[in-house]
Amino acid sequence: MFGLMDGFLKNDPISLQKDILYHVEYTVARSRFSFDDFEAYQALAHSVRDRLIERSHDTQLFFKRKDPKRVYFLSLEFLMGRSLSNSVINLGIRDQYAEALSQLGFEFEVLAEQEGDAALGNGGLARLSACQMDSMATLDYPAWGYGLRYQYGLFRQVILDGIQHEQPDFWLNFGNPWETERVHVTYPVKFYGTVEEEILNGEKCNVWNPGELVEAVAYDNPIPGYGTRNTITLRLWAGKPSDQRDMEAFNTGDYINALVSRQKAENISSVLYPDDRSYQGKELRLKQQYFFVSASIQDIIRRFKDAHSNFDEFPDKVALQLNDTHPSLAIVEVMRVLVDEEHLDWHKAWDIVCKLFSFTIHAVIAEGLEKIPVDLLGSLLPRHLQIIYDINFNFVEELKKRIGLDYDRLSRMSIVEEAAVKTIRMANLSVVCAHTVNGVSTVHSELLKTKLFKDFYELWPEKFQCMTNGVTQRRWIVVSNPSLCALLSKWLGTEAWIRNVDLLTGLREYADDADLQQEWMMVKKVNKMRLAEYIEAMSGVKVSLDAMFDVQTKRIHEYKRQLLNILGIIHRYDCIKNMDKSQQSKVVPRVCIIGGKAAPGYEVAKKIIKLCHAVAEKINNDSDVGDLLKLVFIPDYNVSLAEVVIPGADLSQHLSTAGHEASGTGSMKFLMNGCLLLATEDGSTVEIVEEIGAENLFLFGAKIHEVPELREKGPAHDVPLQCARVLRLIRDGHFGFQDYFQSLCDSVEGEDFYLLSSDFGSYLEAQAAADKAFADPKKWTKMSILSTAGSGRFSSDRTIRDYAEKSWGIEPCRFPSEF
Ligand code: 26W
Repeated sequence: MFGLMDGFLKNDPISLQKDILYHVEYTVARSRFSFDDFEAYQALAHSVRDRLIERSHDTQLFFKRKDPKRVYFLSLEFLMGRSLSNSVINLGIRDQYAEALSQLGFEFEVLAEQEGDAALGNGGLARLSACQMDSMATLDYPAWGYGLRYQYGLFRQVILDGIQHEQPDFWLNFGNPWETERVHVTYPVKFYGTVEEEILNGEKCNVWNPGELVEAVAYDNPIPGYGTRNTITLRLWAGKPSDQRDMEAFNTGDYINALVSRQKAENISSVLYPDDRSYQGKELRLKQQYFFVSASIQDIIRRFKDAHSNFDEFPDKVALQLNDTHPSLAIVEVMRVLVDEEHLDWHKAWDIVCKLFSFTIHAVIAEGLEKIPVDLLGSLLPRHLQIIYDINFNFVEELKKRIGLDYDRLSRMSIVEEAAVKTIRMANLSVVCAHTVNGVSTVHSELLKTKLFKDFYELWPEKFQCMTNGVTQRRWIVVSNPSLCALLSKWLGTEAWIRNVDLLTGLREYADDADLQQEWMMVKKVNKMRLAEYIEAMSGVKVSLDAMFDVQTKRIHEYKRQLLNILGIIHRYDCIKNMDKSQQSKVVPRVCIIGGKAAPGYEVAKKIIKLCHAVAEKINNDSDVGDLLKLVFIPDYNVSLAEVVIPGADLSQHLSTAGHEASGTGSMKFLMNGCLLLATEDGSTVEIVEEIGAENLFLFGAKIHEVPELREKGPAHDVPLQCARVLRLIRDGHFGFQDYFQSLCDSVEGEDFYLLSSDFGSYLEAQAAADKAFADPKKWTKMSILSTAGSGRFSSDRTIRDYAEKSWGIEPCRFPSEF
């Protein structure tokens, strides 16, 4: 009999070829005798997807039988990037595919380049979600991801004359081979309307009569684990017109308007909000949040009810993870379902709800916290506003018993903010309800306890935890840096580090080994070549491989201080210009690379991008400088570009004003790739120092506790001469656009909120130390090896294990080979 256990699909090269050609002919509908690279990629992706689907069916069936406690990871943002290479590597069949393709006359790498990025997120938080999904699958946790299927992901950044322009990201235009639309997994989502009190079976209850109904339809994206058959699901919701409502309109004869309203429903999930700084209280954003939350909660409750009838068991079977406050309406929604629809007593329902949620916050400052205007919430979700008021009433009553009538404190802790515009503080709601409140680095978790949520920490110290972020070594080494991957496996004598990254510490004993050092340098060179080729193709700038590749890539923010980097580059340029030839011969050549997107409405960030281009224009065309200094801005930085940039970097810069970066995860990817860090003591850098030792990176700048005092000194403090000189060059128009850049200079010489001027001297010292170390290849290579060797703690595998054990209370559930 056919062995069901084995599945249908074979993974030898001939079977893979057949599958690819099958998909060319029947899925892509091209002749198997004639198809181009893109069509080959599509067919290849479909053949991989078949394998993923088989595994995800097996995984789901197994979870269903075992019925373990599951975690549902709720996030409005996922920056998945490309899926092809990651999938075949996690499935363990990359080489087989490469062979199959080469016999067909195609190169795997070339086809992989055909794939566009799935960019359903802004920055750190979103990429973190993607890394964590990979770890949840690999560590066999019974987990689901839930998110929104935006029709347009993060905007494409196009630079014209140094100015950022935003263009829509039509990522679905050529189809998405990875997703499966589940036409039967749909849920109605209600908006607007009124709440009526009704008597049901002799009991008072609240009935919400919505004014608008939209259907949410599920799109499933498989997430394969590495070295396991487990393949979990990222379920993304899209808006679809609700049939019910349309029928009414059609029946009244309003055919055109009925069709127009269909269109409106799709708008809900159409676009990702690209501002990662502020919450503007926009109705569409709130609609997106609730749409996503409502569909996910209905789905989760449906799955629970398939196997259970008593909600007392709900917290034993379900853990809900809130990725920042964006999905926090889930708290209110579960309350609403339990009380209004399942008719549980309020206190019993609240008791259950409080056991479900774990909340992670990614912001550092109070201004970054989400507040929703009461008017907006009350009109869109009238019943939810009532529930929030009730939750708050109970909370404040309880609080009064605990702390007395300290009105200042009561009003600070209240979920409802009584200000000129009355708002709901989503962070307070989440802290009140969640059983754990997580920071994303040690430093950040301390800040939460002592600043942001001080009042709450004093009330509930046991809730507060630290879950230091991590990144997945599968994508950030195995996929993006195959040469390093091979080297690591060779020197560690095993590939086991891909699942157990702590094994990387085994490198330490060879850090001085001449052979390892030689091979290590070769690997870096290969990656620098790849990056140099990209830079030349993109900008026409030829860069020397002997130069130090110095990279700062991340979203453009004042607090991340790309401006400090540019000022430092101008200083370097100025120094080189003033040297004689013999002095110049001692300069360590540099290629400075900056990349990142500015939020569309963030004028200062856009000005910084323009300054970068203006300075690059001047330096790159100055024959006095030649290869000693180059500056390139890489447009449209995204996940797949990061895969080229990070392995090719010698040095990476993480310059946030101390106390402003919650964690930072870019640094962890650079660290894994043997790139040295030049950084402030902020966010996760503090932990990186603990792992690799301060002697293996270049630290500078004010420390967190020094920042308030430096700010106190205010605008009157002295601007160091070197900094003043650089600013003068800009002000005097050495880089053109004199008027346009004045305000940037003013910000440094005026209030200097981000302390560029006061950190400038120490920044230059750290840069000089980096130059000195680079001039000694043995020393540099050793530091580089020790960076990778110490990067294990920053794997998202460790993060996810922490969450599973300390927050979610879930255990691995691994599909056995003899199931
Ligand atoms: C649309 C509004 C909005 C506002 C804030 C969208 C997204 C955000 C995020 C919270 C911004 C973000 O990505 N924060 C970063 O999260 C990373 C993962 O924990 C941290 O490493 C970064 O330090 C933090 O800035």
